Amino acid sequence: MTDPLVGEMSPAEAESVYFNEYPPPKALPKHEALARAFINLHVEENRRVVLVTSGGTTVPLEAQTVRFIDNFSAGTRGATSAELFLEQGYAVIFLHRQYSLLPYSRHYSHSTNCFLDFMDEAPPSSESSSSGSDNGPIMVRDEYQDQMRSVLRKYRYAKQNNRLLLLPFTTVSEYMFELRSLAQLMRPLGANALFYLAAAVSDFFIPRSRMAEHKIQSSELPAHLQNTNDATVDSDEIYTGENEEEPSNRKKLVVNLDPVPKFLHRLVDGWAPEGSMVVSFKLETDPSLLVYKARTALQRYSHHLVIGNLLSTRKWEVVFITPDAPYERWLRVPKSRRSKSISGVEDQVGLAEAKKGNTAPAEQVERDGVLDGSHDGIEIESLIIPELIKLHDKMVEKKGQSA
Ligand code: 9Z3
Repeated sequence: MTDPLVGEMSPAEAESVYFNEYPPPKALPKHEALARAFINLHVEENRRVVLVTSGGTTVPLEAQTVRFIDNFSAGTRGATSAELFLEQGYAVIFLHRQYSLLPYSRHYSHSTNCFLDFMDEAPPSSESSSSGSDNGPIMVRDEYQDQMRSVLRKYRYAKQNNRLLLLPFTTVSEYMFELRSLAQLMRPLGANALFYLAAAVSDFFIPRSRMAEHKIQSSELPAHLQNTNDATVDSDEIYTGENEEEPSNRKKLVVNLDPVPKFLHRLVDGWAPEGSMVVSFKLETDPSLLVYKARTALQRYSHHLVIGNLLSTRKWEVVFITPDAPYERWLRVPKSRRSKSISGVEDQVGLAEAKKGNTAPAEQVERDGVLDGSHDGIEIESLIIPELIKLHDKMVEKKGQSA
């Protein structure tokens, strides 16, 4: 049963109820130690640090999880943005869904070309053939040399200079624990801290107290086995759905989810450092809701920027919703500059929706114009990050003046 009082609690009370339900993730102490050392280093060097969250959170249906509900996100927004922040001198804590896209390796990991397609075997050298071996060195193919060299150099630079910390999560509760700890650890950074919350976070979850321990069964078990397996499942969550036309012993699964407490409130008002900048994303599929929902989020949590995007068009248009003028500003990649190398299932969704005209109103395009990029196939993050950094600069400057 959902606690009827949860909806009436203050954000701080809802937070403690939520965090008391779950054991912290096993990796949390290790992640905290890594983050503490990383943050201290950059505090000493007076460097800005951005926490980029990326990828979708899962909602497990069982404690020993076989099935889970997932949130859509490939991690492209987060991984691409992280690279751009690094280029602008930020240190990046990359809190990401395990196995989603990562900065730099994203260029090779989930593309239509497997990384092996980027490689070739060079002919054996005269020495190796004279010694009877036909093994030549493995090389990057000629056509990929330049791009891979450039990615490799940036990757090496970030690694060798301790600019990038990768921390994985899987479930929504792991995400919450990690976010809370990281935000609190970032306090010594003050206005040098930036939160860029691009992860697609589930709004719903199953409280631990109502979660089945073991794999939920789809057929009736003999009576002597029933209790051990379904011990923690409420009768309203899973029940026998007798199909009149086709009698069977198969069960229907009815999932009953609670709302996840609004963590943004707590992040802004409690966990994050004083003077830091908080940027959240709002994802919608209905174009008529996007601006309204993004603005409502900004008003509700009183943070600094909501970046709105539609699932179908997120790769080439976003809207900045700010508390100050111009309040609403669209950034768009011009049609001729949209990446031609679109691949993967998630993009097929986007293309199909865009063909249906499921995009922001045309008059908006005219009113706001288009921010231009300089070469073919630009990624929208290369428009988002510079605009965002300008806003962060202003905040840091203001803070400096008032200090
Ligand atoms: C986003 O809107 C991200 O831009 C995307 C990026 C998930 C669409 P991809 O990873 O996609 O490049 O494939 N994130 C949504 C963040 C979110 O869940 N926000 C919550 C909400 O919309 C509030 S914090 O309610």
